[in-house]
Amino acid sequence: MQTKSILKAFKIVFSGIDNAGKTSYLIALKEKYGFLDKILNLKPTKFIEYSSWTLMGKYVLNFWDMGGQKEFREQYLENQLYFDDTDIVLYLIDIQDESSFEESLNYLFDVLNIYRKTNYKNEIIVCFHKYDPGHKDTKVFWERKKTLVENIIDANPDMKFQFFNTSCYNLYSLTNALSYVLKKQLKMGSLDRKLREFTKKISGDYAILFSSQGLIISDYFEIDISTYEINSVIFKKMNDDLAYFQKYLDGEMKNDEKTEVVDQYLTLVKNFSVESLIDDEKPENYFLSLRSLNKEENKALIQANLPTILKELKAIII
Ligand SMILES: Nc1nc2c(ncn2[C@@H]2O[C@H](COP(=O)(O)OP(=O)(O)O)[C@@H](O)[C@H]2O)c(=O)[nH]1
Ligand SMILES: [Mg+2]
Repeated sequence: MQTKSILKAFKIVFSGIDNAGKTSYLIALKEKYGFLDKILNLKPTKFIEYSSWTLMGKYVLNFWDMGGQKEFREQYLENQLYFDDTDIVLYLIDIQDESSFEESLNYLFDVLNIYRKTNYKNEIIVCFHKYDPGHKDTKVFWERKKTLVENIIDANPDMKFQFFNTSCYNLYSLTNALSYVLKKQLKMGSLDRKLREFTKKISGDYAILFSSQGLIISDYFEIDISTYEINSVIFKKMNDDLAYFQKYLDGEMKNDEKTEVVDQYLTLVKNFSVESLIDDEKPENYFLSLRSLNKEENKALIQANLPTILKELKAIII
């Protein structure tokens, strides 16, 4: 019998000073709905909290939520071991709390000094967190972010960064920032190509393949999502999708497919499962999300091409 074995374990570090939102980020990412009470009543994390996920039956994601109080920070900085073998680091800065910026940047630069000595190779993911959609200070946040980015890059010209605006009120922003490096590491080039082909075939705007946890394994965008208007409509849709995935997995939603017409668009979310090759392991769930203009001919194209793309995705994933 063929068995899958673990291909790789990823060490994913959530770093930043206390109150930046690290524990909340992880809770929102994992629960996807009904988590607000939980994050509003959080106590500061004591030292490091570990949790893990398996992904696609062959990867393990080990999350290190590194409590950010000063005493813990000092302990981490004294011992490089805490940072060794990190695959992905997300550094959270609370964009709402300007008074924390100096302390937050100082700690970031200390952490970067350690990563200079370890074998960290990927981009450093900096999240301007609590960048809440619809917040009255969004313009102010934008200015603050600009200054912070300049500071970070100027002080660390030898390092690669990727910057994201994240918020627990925008689930897609959380999954997107984390998936950014992960997706590169998984080297899913063949999935990317299939999604691209499929999106073109159905005259779609985008197609995204999510894991059961809502991580983005592969995506293709035909449209430019960098403008705010497009961006906010799509984010809203993704947030709904992510909550729907979790409700479907929790048995609260029965339909494995959801079609909606939003403005002039037709959207579809489809759940499918891939049999596990490991004995007694349950099949794994995936979700394909797509959008096209709401036209009869596009509807027909989706109907005609959906079975094939699902078959092709399954064949690659297995
Ligand atoms: N407005 C807003 N508040 C958040 C967000 N994420 C976390 N918080 C709040 O920030 C506080 C600190 O969060 P916590 O996760 O404990 O931070 P940590 O110390 O970095 O783990 C809590 O009161 C959370 O409710 C967010 O995206 N937006
Ligand atoms: Mg915490």
